[in-house]
Amino acid sequence: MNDKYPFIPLQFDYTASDEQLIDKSKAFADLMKTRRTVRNFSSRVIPAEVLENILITAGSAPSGANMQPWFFAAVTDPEIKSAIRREAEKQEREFYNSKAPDEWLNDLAPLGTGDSKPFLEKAPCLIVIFEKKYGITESGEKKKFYYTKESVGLAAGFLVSALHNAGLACLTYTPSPMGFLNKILGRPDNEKPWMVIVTGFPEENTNVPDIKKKPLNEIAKFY
Ligand code: IYR
Repeated sequence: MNDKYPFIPLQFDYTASDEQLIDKSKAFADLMKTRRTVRNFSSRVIPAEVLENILITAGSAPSGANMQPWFFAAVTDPEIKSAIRREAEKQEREFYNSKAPDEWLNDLAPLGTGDSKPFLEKAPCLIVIFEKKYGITESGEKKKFYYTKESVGLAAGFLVSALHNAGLACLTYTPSPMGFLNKILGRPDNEKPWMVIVTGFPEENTNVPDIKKKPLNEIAKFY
């Protein structure tokens, strides 16, 4: 803090008791535990205001030097979704028929994935997340950004949590390579496609793979 960059008061509830903290953390853990990746979507439309709130949440994530090195393309236009499906399935056919090693295919077997991606047209919204590798100033010069991968990962975590909290389902989808997304969406060279979040409502009676999360003692240790 200095005269040029004055600080402002933090909004923070200093009065919350340990019990309140425990209750809130448990309630959030219980909510997040019910999130499952979904690949079958209904065509029910998401209200625009919900999408806006979710994107505002994603944009509130922390980032290196607060450069906010992300861009979210929220695609609801059926023609653009079809173009994305067409190009993504080209990559997926290559992946499943030749590029993917057997170990990878074996690891994917429990998820029941394949090269057909109908959800890219059926789901009401595809949120394409771009990582801004660097900025561009008003005079057209390159502006250095920091920890862009880490920052975008955080924003994506906020986004997925916000979607689940709002009552939406999603799929974190990464066709590879993803350069076709710049072309279809007209995004500039400093933006690298990072992930596609396919979102909407699950089809009725959707089943999901019977997979489990690791218990706390396998993923963490108190020192
Ligand atoms: N992109 C492919 C393959 C795939 C890879 C991983 I790692 C997954 O967790 C799931 C799928 C596809 O989406 O089918």
